[in-house]
Amino acid sequence: MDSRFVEPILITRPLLPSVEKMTSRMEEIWDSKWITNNGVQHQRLVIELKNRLGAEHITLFNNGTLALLLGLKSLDLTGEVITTPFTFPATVAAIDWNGLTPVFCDVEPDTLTIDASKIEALITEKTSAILAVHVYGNPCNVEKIQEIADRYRLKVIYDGAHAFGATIGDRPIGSYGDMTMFSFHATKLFNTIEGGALLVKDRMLAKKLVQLKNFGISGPEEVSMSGLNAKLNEVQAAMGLEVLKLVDEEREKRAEVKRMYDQYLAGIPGIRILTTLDKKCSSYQYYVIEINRDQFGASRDDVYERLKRNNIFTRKYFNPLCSEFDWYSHLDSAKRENLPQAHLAVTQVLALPYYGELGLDSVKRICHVLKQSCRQAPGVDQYHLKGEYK
Ligand code: T4K
Repeated sequence: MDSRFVEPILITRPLLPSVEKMTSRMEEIWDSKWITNNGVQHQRLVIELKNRLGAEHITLFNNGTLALLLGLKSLDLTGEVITTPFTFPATVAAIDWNGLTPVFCDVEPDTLTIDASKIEALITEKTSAILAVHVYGNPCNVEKIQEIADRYRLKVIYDGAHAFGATIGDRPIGSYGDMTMFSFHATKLFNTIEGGALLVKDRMLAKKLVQLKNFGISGPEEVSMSGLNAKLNEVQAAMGLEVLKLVDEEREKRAEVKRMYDQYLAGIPGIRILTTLDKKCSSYQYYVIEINRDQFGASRDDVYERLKRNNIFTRKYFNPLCSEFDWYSHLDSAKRENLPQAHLAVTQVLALPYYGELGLDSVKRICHVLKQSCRQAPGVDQYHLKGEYK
């Protein structure tokens, strides 16, 4: 089987409505002469997303990073925030841009989300919140986190950048904690080109968020807090309205792609599928595997390089760990010995190409190349030679 792709295969492709649909929306916006600041498209998207996500209150932002940053600001936090090093830089930046100190907690090996059993030991009199991440859309241990937060009177914020549409059992993932952020970046299953949202239960908090994303303005001649400009404009909202119509079908397609990956990768020693949730609960945002070098016979980096040579571009989300950034390395909690699981995970994870249009034949070829990696390693048991690619 010739497995090299002629055209590059990327980790994802954005979900795009037809140009005609967007043109029609653009005409509507042009006619209205209202292009940002809570226009009609924006208001419609708020209603649609509220229903879709089971949210009590939702505030839209021009990206997920500013949503998180202003979300933390709205809670008047002080001192230290316990978080995970295994995340995108935006999570921890939202903490330090608020003048708060991140305290890194190790992750649990199964889901790579914050290890709730290690949180309590990190709480000091300065701790005001826990900022946890639903990594790859896999839920954190929300019950345990809430129990700790209640005991120590801490706020709980979830970075659900990857978790759009996910549930925990029957309950929407965004209904846990004091607030949850979703990212609507182009690379996310649901996108508004750039965009994000915060879900909260408290009406007054929602009102405050609206002010914070609009310079802190609270009335015609009144500015009641130090805010920023983080509004979602009408073109972004229009994109969201159209993309939302495509999300269910995209989830179905991704479910099928996932099924094929699961099938081709099943039972290979040293390969663990990290995004294993069932159809109802999953966000279908990423398809991520972990490669144990000793058991598989080739390292994650070997696999990454081999895939790349075959024109398949994967990602090592989230390498490097945030705790490794120079500006956090002075922190005690950032020390390597405090974060053993995160340090192990970051050498093993690989996010494979994953989007509805990927095509089942492509999945088969990607898995073929992946399996070839270990054939090259000297002295490796040739178990991968068995089966259809022999
Ligand atoms: N918290 C967490 C846990 C996050 O993962 C993120 C963002 C945030 C917070 C912050 O949310 P936002 O402020 O972004 O709303 C991407 C995304 O830019 C970022 O949103 C995302 N997480 C992160 C995990 O992935 P990169 O640097 O990997 O993106 P980039 O430009 O390399 O794109 C990845 C692939 O997607 C490309 O190979 C090709 C494809 N692509 C990308 C774009 C932008 C397209 O085909 N078309 C496109 O328009 O960060």
